[in-house]
Formats: sequence, structure tokens, C-alpha cells
Amino acid sequence: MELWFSEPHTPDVKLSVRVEKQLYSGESEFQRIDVFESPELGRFLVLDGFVMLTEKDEFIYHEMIVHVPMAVHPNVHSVLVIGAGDGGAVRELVKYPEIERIDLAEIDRQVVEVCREYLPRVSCGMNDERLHIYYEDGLKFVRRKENEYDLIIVDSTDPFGPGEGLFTKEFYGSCYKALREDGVMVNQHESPFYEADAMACMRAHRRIVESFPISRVYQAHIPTYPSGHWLFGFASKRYHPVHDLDSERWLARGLDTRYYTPRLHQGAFCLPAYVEKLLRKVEIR
Ligand code: AG3
Repeated sequence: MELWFSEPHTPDVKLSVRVEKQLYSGESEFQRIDVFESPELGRFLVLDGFVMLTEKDEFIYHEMIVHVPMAVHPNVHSVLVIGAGDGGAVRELVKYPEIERIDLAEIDRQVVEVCREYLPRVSCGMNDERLHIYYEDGLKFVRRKENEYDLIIVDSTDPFGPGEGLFTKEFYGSCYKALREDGVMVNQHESPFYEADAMACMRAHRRIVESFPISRVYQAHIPTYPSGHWLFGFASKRYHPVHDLDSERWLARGLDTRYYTPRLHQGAFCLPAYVEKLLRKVEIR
């Protein structure tokens, strides 16, 4: 008997993955959590039916959400990560010795526990002593903070269900306030390709542009996400994501990455014409 997992990417397109076995299935207070083992993609985590990561391609997402801001901001000491209970972003952050403190606000304790048990290659940084985990809604957590972080990473789910609040104007305003005067916020920005995702992308972009003086979008190829073409947002109070990139400083660290390079960093901000057009529509105020 063959077992297949499918995620609909639109009402008329889906991604199907052959599964060897289901390692975990549970219902938390917030969402349904599943972990599967597959021959092609390794283990993968699914929340409410949506693929959050696979062992095969998670390096792309996590390297791009962490190393892009880290190669721009010259002195990151204090970081807030919102969502990301799987630990992938934390694994990349702990490679930087100058980071003194990482606060992680994850609404769902069960996601952290399941990933610790079934996805050790992703969650392996979660025991770092600089990490402080807060099991609460990121929106509420960041509301209380002021002038505290150099970098905020918003590693949310899609803009519905438990992640919805992390795409609001109020949330981006709170992030602005929680950042120091040269702080940077990076977020997962959805895909520009299918219409419903493109709408979500534009909505988020408009709100970020309204909240930060510098707001740029960059891209990566993530094969298991809808359309495989994914965007990230770089919002900042002072640093420009390309002009303030310090390639030499980053390369001198000797970090071992499989996707990110400072050369790719520059190219990632060069977007296809149709994406530029989508974004421009909401940039004009
Ligand atoms: N967060 C973004 C996942 C979005 C995927 N969407 C989808 N499959 N429809 C990923 C969390 C990884 N730390």
C-alpha cells in the first residue's frame, strides 16, 4: 500500500509526497501537528495540513532568514525570534558568538516538544544557554517591549490560524518599537506566484512599508513551499540590505552554509519584473 501526503497549493494544484510512515500526529490547543518520514524529502513537519519544513530543503529557508540580516547589521547582540518553534532559525543564530541573548516567543509548546523529539537536526540549537523560550503569543509578547532588540525574526506560519496576528499593522508597529534605533526586522513574506499568496504578500508588504523607513523584499527558491518561489521581507530603521552588506566581514567568520553566500545575498534582492510590479503597487502611498 502506498501512503501519500498532499498539501493543496491552490484549489487546483497540490504537492504530494510519498510517505514511509507517520512519526507523530497530535492536536495541540492551537493546531494539528504531524511529522512524516519520506524517502525523497526526509522527515517533514506539517501544521494544520501545511508543510512548515522538510529536512531536505529547510536549510534554504533558515539560512536566508538569518544570515541576510546578520551580514548587514554590524553588531547584533540581542535577538527576538517569533514563531519558529522548530528551532531552525535558532540553529543558524547560535553560530554567531556576538549574540548574547535570543528570546523566542512561540505560542505552541507542543511544536517545540515534537520538533525536539522528531527533528533533532533542526532543533539542535534549542539547548543553547543564550536562548530563552517564552510560550506565548508573539503579538502580545512584542507589545510589551521597547528599544530592546537589534534584530527581530518573524518566522510565522501562513497568515491564517495562529499566525494571523503576525501579519497585522499593529504587530509591525510593535516590532518597530521593540527594536533599537538601528534595528532590523526580517519576516517570511509568502509567495508572489499564486493569486491568494500574492495578495497576502502585498498586504503584508503594504503594512511593513507603512511601519519602517527602509523596506525591501528578497527571494529564495524553496522547493516544497507553494510554487517553490518564496519571499522574505527586510525592514529596517537605518541599514540598507544591499548597500550596508559587509561581505568581507561575513566571509571572515568562516561559517559553513549551503545556500547563503554574500554574492547570493545581493542577487536575492533583484526580483522578477512581475514581483517588482506587485510590490510597487502597494509602495506608492
Ligand atoms: N514558516 C513558513 C511556512 C510557510 C509554508 N506555507 C505553506 N506550506 N503553505 C516555516 C517555519 C520554519 N521554521
